[in-house]
Amino acid sequence: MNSSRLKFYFSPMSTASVTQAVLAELGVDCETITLDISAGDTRTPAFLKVNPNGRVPVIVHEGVVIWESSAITMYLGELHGVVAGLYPASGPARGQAMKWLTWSSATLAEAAARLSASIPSATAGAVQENSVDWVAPENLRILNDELETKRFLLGDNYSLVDTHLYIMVGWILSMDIDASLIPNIAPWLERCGTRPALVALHAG
Ligand SMILES: N[C@@H](CCC(=O)N[C@@H](CS)C(=O)NCC(=O)O)C(=O)O
Repeated sequence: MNSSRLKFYFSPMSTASVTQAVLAELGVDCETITLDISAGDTRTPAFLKVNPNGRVPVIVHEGVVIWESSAITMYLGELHGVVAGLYPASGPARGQAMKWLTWSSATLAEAAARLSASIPSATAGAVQENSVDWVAPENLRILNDELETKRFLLGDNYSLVDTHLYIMVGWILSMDIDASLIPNIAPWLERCGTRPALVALHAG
């Protein structure tokens, strides 16, 4: 067994899709361990030893366990993304990348989880009154404003920040958000969606 081969704990339709896309964009060879959340795979004593939070994504690289999707993207970005032109070298542009990645996982994902929880599960796409206000104006509009003058989140060039946010925002927009409030987001998603790694993921 190759102990330096990266191990990736994944579950379909979860935050781990963000890491899956980042790994695909970077072309990182990894061993993927797929967990079934509904079957309780993230709550087993064995998995809780890997991540005491009982959540995916998790990567294990050279014996070190890293959880939290934004930390994983930053780590992989630093390790493989700089040389590939997909993540900024240390300096102000790196700070910009870290800002968006952290915002995505802390502020945006938290608001989206509240919205998701407000959707009665038996009523596909239905959103309770005022729920959209928690996400679209306060959070997605911030992203929308940033994209007013930029092709991608860090400027003219696509980066892992776009990969990360693309998956997160795609999930949020599946929740019946009024897209007319955030007109710059759909064209950005389209630009991102032409990346071969994302095309392949959607096809698979
Ligand atoms: N802040 C974490 C959130 C991860 C997370 O919430 N993962 C969920 C799936 S979307 C999970 O693994 N849940 C397992 C469970 O609830 O047992 C991150 O960004 O990695």
